[in-house]
Amino acid sequence: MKRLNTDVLASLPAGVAVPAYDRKAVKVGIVHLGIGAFHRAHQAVYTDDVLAKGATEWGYCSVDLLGPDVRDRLVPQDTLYSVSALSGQGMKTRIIGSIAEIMVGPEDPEALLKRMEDPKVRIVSITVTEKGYCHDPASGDLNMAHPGIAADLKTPGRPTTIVGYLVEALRRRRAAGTAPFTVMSCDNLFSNGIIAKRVVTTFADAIDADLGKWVRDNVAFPCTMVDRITPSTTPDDIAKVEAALGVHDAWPIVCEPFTQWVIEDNFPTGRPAWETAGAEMVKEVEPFEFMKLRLLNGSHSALSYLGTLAGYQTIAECMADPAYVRFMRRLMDEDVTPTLHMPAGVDVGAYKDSLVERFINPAIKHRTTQIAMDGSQKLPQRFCGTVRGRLAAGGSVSHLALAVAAWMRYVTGIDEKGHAITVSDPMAARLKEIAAKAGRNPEAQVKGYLGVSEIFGQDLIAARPFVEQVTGWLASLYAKGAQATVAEHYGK
Ligand code: CS2
Repeated sequence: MKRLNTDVLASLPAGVAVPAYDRKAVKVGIVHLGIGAFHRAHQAVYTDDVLAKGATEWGYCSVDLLGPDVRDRLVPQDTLYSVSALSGQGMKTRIIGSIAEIMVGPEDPEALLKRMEDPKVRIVSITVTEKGYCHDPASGDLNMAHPGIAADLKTPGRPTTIVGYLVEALRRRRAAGTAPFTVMSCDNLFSNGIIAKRVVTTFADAIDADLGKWVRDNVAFPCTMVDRITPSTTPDDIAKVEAALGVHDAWPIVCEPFTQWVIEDNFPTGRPAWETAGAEMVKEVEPFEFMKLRLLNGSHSALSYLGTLAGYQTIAECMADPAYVRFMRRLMDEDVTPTLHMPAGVDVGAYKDSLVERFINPAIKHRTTQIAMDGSQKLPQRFCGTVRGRLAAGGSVSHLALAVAAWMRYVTGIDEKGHAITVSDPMAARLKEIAAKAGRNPEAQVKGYLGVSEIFGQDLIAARPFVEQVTGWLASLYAKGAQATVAEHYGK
């Protein structure tokens, strides 16, 4: 089987769109930290459309900060890859060419820093998931005790974290008299630009207060809201795409058709015309971030914990259970919607309907265990802010209390049949220990978990009605299991 590469583009099946521009003319204008599936399904696709309109100065140097795997798969295919949108109507595939170069951070940090110093690079964007910011998830402050941060403070010229890379590259640009690049976070964090700015300036301050001030005064950190459901690629996906293309793509993307990108328009040194590719350039992203993080990601996380416990492997399997759909609807309508303040013209009702439709899409095999990962980093923006908002307004948060209880039940590390759950979370060991100490006593367990201030702040443990609701739900999860609990309360 032939490999996907430049030479085979002309002979791909009709209907498969290929880059409509001369890739050799493309220059790197953006360094993107985090070459995971989401970057390739989202920003790289919008930018591919912009390049096709002739803006050849905006190619990507996309960076893997973990290891060489993606680079080793994509370089033999001229850094081309396919994106296949899957729905009930079938599969629509296109080839993306906007990644002009791939670097592997740990292999050669100096080469990456040189690339980030290049005056032609005017934007550094980021998708490294929540934990990549090395912050305290509840407060958003940089965690100075983070091993990566401690290491980077010791040897700032040889960074390992995104924070270390950004600060060292900005320091060098300042020293060379080069204008700073704009830092654009594209991760699912509330006020992601503000969090990026906070961790970068705190680190810069710790190195040199003047540098910190310069960063604060001169570097733009626009906020963004990003959306496209993109499960990790499976061997099955690779085979399916190969059958459709007639050539082998070693690392294809398979995702939903829907895509959305809302960007705060704050790029002092220029940017691609992403609006020509469908992005929404706005003054204020926050309301959109709230809506997406609390409705989409909040529902995702809630379903992932209740789903994993019930043995549902994918979100679509959860949505095949009518009680789970009713739970999601009530969580969105009764707990989340009252906390949203959307600009005129945004139809939240239609947005919620579309989420239900997107989650039902049986062609998308989005694994509940994938979404359940890193809950300690996700809960603050997906659940806790909503809980606070509702409690302050004197409202109830019953459905979210069930979601929080399901997370607690999940991170104990033992499932409903007594089998071990592999909890993938930077705080997994501590979370397991809390469960071990509390035993199967819901009250003690809830107290132990809500006492983790990095996730729940200092206040939620003192919010009596919330604590009682979570405890009640956790008792039911132990006594009856997740499926029966959801069926009993949301069955009709
Ligand atoms: C998901 C997100 O894995 C997760 O936690 O909730 O990756 C989600 O699919 C995206 O944010 C959708 O845009």
